[in-house]
Amino acid sequence: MATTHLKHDLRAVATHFQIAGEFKEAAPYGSGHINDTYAVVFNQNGGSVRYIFQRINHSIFKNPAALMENVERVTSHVRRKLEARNADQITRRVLTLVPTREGRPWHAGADGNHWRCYLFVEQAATYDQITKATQAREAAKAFGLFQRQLADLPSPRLHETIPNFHHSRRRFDALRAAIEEDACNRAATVKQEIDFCLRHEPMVDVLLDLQARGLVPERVTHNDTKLNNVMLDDATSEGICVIDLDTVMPGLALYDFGDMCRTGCSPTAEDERDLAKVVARMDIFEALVRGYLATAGEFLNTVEKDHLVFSARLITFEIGIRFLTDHLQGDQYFKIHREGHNADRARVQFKMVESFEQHGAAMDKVVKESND
Ligand code: ADP
Ligand code: GN1
Ligand code: MG
Repeated sequence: MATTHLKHDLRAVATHFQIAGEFKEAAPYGSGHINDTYAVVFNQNGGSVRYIFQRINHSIFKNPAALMENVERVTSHVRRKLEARNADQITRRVLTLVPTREGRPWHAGADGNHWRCYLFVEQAATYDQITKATQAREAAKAFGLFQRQLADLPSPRLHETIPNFHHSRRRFDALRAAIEEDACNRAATVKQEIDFCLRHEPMVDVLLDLQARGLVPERVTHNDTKLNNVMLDDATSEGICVIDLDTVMPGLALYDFGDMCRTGCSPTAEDERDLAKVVARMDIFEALVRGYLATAGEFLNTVEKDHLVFSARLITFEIGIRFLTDHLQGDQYFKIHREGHNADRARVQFKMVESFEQHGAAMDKVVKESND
């Protein structure tokens, strides 16, 4: 791994953290759309030890101190739960922050960048696309367990690291504003996608209305349960560690379940260009429902359970709206790697929404049978 061409000087960043041994090398890592993530290798006692370094994207996360306070509280709480039940391999089951030399949970650089360092969860991997139902079941179990572990997080309420993150009405209204503004003259080229969104507008108020009526409760949720945000154990496929904790904050359990379906049920990457391949996999949906209910079933209420199928459509639609909005606004939010990337991503989401609609009856049946 060469380190010279990197956007950031990881060797210099690493000097701020309590890590023994000599810096060996650093390389960009993972496929996240938001932060800059690096795997950094140190020589320790003759062996190589890896760490994860992340530059927090502070144009998206405006208050890194509040974000890191959340991450610290959440990881400590989960760690205490694991210790209480004498769990093995605790540093593989919850993210562990490596403190800075001053004993702080992150480093604020003079250049305005904020860095954190985690122990590397070894012998486990994340998958941008899963292939097997077992992986889906294990991932969903892990996200459900994560919600359960955080159900008794002591007050105060966690900070909202991105306010109204899953407020689908506001996401829809932002899209409408972006269409009207059409800052990059792109609206005409995505007319079909815009029409799709306008036709589906009524969906965006459903969960917000249920919440306003007190029928679905606010909980501590992950809010970014893309399946590549859980590490699966290489040997057993167990969902060993939930990662990417930047958006852990108050939310609805259904937002988490919906995003598992969006990413898990699609047989293609999020940016597939051949839409004929984008068809929701029902075997995966069934595995997600079973896995999620295995750990979350005991605390979800009936209204939440009754909206599992709907949440898959809603969150897929919502993320599609966000990709389309970003495309119209000139790709300012999500990292892109080619022209039209966000429009491609949006199309995949809308095709998945259609596919979920077509499979509605089968999905209802899966949930009904899993609840019996
Ligand atoms: P982003 O917000 O950009 O998606 P993530 O926190 O999800 O950033 O990290 C990006 C990728 O880095 C993950 O998909 C995962 O593969 C890897 N990763 C993150 N944290 C760890 C860790 N502690 N151990 C091993 N791999 C990790
Ligand atoms: C982003 O950080 P990452 O790549 O796991 C985004 C999610 C989207 C997802 C779409 C903070 O997730 O909300 O669903 O991309 N995270 C943030 O792939 O906006
Ligand atoms: Mg991620």
